[in-house]
Amino acid sequence: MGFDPNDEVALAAFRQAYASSPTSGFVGPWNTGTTIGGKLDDGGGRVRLLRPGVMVEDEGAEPFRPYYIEDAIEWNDDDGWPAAADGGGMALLRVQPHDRGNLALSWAAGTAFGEVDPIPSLPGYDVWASEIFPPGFPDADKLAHADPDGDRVTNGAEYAFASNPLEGDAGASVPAVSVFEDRFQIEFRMRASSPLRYTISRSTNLLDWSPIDESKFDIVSDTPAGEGIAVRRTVRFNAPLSSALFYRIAVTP
Ligand SMILES: [Ca+2]
Ligand SMILES: [Ca+2]
Repeated sequence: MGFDPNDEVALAAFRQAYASSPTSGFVGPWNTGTTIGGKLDDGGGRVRLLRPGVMVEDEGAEPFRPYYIEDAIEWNDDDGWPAAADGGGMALLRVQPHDRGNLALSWAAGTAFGEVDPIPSLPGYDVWASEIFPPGFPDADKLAHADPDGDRVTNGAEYAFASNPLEGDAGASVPAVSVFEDRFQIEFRMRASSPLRYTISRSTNLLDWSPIDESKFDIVSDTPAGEGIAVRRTVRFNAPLSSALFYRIAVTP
């Protein structure tokens, strides 16, 4: 919080402004490294959540309590961070509570303590969701950012990579990497007969990503998988292996 939660007047005013907030578990005031408390910056900043450890009392030394980093975020108003939270009144919310760190994609704009702003779903998602989830399935669990089977693959990704949103089968949607002679290969699942586009990007630092032009790799094979709903594609890069790189696959309409 931006103030000391032991300040009862400030806490009461906060609870009145944000009626849907939790009633306990407040920590504050936050310390951004340069300022203590107050408003966080729409343009970017950094906050770490520290967990207190057990008091250390060594003889002859001043007792102290160690603190461990539980989570840290360094946010921005660019580079894929949700634009609606850049001074537009929205808050930054985790898409999944178990996500960690500053990956922009793991944050969404939404109302404070409320629902995340619905993420635009991919073409065909709504039809897929209406067919795959059984009658009476909670609406909130059908959303593209939900993960009702708890396998850390959102429904949107289960759709795009043709895995099962009702079964912990994360392995099916994880791309596999291999080396053929001195060429690097990536094998990944795609949804069969769909208009989705699968783009491979590369990065040296997991922060800056650039799409790889299709002329830079060959599609070696497209093999039917998942009883016809998926295609397993293998691509082989034209350049020989060099230094360490990170790759990711983005799915867009
Ligand atoms: Ca899932
Ligand atoms: Ca799944």
